[in-house]
Amino acid sequence: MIELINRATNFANRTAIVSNQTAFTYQQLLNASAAIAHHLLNGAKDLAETRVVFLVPPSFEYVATQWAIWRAGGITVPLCTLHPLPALQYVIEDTDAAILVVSPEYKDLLALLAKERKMRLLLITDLMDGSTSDLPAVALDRRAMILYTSGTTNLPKGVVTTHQNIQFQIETLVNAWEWEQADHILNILPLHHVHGIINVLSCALWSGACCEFLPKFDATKVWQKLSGGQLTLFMAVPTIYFKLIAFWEAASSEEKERLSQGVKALRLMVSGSAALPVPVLEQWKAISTHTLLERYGMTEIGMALSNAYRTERRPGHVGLPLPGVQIRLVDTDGKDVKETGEPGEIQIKGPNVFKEYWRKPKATEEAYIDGWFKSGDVAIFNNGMFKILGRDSVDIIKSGGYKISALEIEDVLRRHPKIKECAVVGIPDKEWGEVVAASLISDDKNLDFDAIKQWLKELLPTYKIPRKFIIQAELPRNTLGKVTKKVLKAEFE
Ligand code: MLC
Ligand code: AMP
Repeated sequence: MIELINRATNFANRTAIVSNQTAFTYQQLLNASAAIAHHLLNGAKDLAETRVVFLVPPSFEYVATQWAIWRAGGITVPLCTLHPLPALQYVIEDTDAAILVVSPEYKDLLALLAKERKMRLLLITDLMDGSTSDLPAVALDRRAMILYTSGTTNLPKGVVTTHQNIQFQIETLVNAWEWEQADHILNILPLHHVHGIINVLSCALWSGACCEFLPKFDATKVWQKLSGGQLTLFMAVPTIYFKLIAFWEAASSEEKERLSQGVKALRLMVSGSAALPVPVLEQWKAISTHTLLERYGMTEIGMALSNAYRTERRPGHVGLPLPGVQIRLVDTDGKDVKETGEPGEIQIKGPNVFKEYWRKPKATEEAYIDGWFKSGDVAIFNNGMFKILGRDSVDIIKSGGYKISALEIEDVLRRHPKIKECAVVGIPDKEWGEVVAASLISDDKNLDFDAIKQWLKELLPTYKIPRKFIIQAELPRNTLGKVTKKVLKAEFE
């Protein structure tokens, strides 16, 4: 039973979604998703965990497709609208998807691939026609969603969550942050990651609230909305707050006053997906009066730690476990160090934790120890609250809130005919958290970095493309021949 969708009948006439300046009620969402589900089923009784990939920008149509796949018993696999074809192809092949739903603008991009793989390619605009059919009963323990996340391997892994996982992830946040029907949130985050899908969209719809979409982040438009008097909630990554501060700082003094007055009306502003620098928190407070609520999460676990909605929000800290989520800190000897104040890896247990990496039983097994999920993030328990110190792997980069694998970028760079060897690292950056930087070994000492970037654009999404390059005679290595990335980072800094 998909409670998120069942609950919608309680709010039938309320506005669920605003997209392209048009408001859609919960009843319209139920009707549209029923029709799409009918077409997905195509006479079958149950999609029985068929993977349905969909490439639809954040909009009413995106949500109707997501709900339809769930209602028909399928697994949602949202594709990223910014990804070039090879990245989309990887997800389509890895999930072994049978159905592809697209907005008309993406049809040509994917038509050949769909034909080659004998997939059903459906245009979202053809599916919302009022048809209905009997929909299957979907048990809570069935697989619901696969999201791709970069890790310490060169290729992204599919993170599988069940309906039960998703329901728990939503409910714990709805309770902790006191979501209610009257809420109205703006979503400017991509809808192929948990931040946008769970924390913003699904929490809003669970609560009978309104989720308004902007197709992508735009500081002018976001400030317009933030100061417009309708929004009650806003959630974003630190880079977005950085950009909103820059916009405010460039405004005239009257405009600054107007924006600051307007944004005060919200009841809650949240930051997450990457460390929120204390100066950003402080500047935002001076501008808006809001102390950003920082929380910590991960694709595999949804949200795990959060500062309090009503009591203390401590700068530089991520608060305490959300209700129902268990956290321990374990040092390299396997000792629980939460109470000693020593650094340890955050390990997580609870109904929020994902089911498996898609078709990767070994990776799934290795992700746990004694039933605890190993996050790879290092934290301390400081004066009653968790504080993230960093990650245990130099190969994971967080830029603009996106997780990026250095190994994946190195693999791609090595395919370039002029690059003999390379190493990729993340360099600290005020705006992006980290920026991707690459050291290249090449016989061409005048290698054109802009041409390399252009070449990469065909293969990788923009946020994975290195912003800084150096050419080195050789990469720094330790006595075992392994690249010493800490030394390399210092070369850039
Ligand atoms: C883009 N640019 C970058 C960049 N990304 N430069 C450096 N580093 C990056 N990572 C550059 C572009 O090349 C371009 O430059 C300019 O910035 C604008 O590009 P854009 O694509 O239009 O960027 P923009 O839309 O402004 O994107 C910024 C952003 C985006 C912050 C809105 O990165 C974003 O949506 N991030 C959120 C990701 C997210 O949802 N993560 C959650 C993962 S889940 P030029 O020179 O061409 O102008 C998770 C779990 C949890 O982490 O806890 O939530
Ligand atoms: P993802 O794999 O994209 O879901 O990203 C999850 C990762 O984002 C976590 O493992 C952390 O490294 C990072 N992260 C999320 N929230 C925070 C936060 N508040 N502070 C620091 N890092 C965070």
